[in-house]
Amino acid sequence: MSTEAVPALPPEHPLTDGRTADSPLLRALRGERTGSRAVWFMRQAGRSLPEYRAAREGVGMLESCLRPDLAAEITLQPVRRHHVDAAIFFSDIVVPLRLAGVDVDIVAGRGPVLDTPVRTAADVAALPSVDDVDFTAIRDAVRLTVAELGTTPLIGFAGAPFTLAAYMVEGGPSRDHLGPRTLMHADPETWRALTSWAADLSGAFLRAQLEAGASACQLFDSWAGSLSAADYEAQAAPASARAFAHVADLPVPRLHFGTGTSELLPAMHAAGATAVGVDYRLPLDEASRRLGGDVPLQGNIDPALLAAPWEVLEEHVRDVLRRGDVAPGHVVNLGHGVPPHTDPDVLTRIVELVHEVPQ
Ligand code: 1CP
Repeated sequence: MSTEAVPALPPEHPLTDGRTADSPLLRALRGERTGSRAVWFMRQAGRSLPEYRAAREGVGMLESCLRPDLAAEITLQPVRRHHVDAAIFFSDIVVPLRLAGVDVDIVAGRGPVLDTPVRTAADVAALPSVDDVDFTAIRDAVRLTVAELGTTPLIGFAGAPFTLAAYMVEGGPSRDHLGPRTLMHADPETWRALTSWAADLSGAFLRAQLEAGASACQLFDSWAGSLSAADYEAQAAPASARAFAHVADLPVPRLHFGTGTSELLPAMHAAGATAVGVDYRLPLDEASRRLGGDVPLQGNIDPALLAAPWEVLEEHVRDVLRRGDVAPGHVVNLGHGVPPHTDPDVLTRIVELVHEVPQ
């Protein structure tokens, strides 16, 4: 009987054939400190780039996510322009909802909006089966992207179940997430069913991207910071663990990021992440301490400082690098997404600076 493990990724995958295995991103996520630093930006594709606005001209957001050639082109734009060390797949956390047949749209200037919010046991029971979702458009877009990326890794992503469920319960963006926070206590069984459904959908979305060629993945729990630590652990983390479990057999790093999560970092790590993204509120040395000192980190340049004079921003970036040096590995990023009015040249300059500073 052979003791050799069956490869869980296909032979032509960039991690299997070695293209991305020793890239700065993969090294940092393994906790290695050799070679140059890795840097990319959440929301690096998008409205800050004139070439993005041109490519999207007259095409709806969800439609552009589901056109493989367009999704691939938009994913590649910031890599060509900024020379970042990773591409993030151009899509959205609600794309799998649309593929599942849920009536969701992304309204310009607002965000995801659902025709029919999901609030009761009957609403959850009526959700379409996750097993039947066809991710062909996603797989095709990932394959096109990876064929162009060469040695630069692609990061696949999905929404964490809490953040996805927050949009489903509210029916759109909200500030305080009162709807989901009420539901988890008022009807815990329905909440568990909804977040389990969302976990399986996001897990399948992640798996489709990874199998088609993504070299790492990130679960975005953008709104987890609206929960107390106790509620996060009891009502959100189990479903995030369920989403991560869909890809835990694949030899890829798993990042977990949210905002306002200073008190949640150990629980986010314990949910099955191999590295943790930190928002701009908590210095990375303190984040590393809270995580026991042995978890690779990602973050956490304050997006507000992208609009500050270069000298101010440069000092801040250097401080982020110094504090990040405390962690076993550090992927430089923002503490949340690129604001739409950011001057793209500032991002290019940050990449140059990060690549110049030895580690
Ligand atoms: O470059 C990239 O990062 C790629 C693409 C990407 C990602 C990773 C998009 C494109 N969306 C996302 C994830 C996403 N979508 C998150 C998690 C990341 C984060 O916190 O920023 C969230 C919360 C969403 C939901 C969403 N989609 C919002 C936020 C609404 C709110 O509640 O405040 C918005 C505005 C969208 C639309 C969207 N998604 C992506 C883009 C480029 C846009 C804007 C498009 C448009 O308005 O036409």
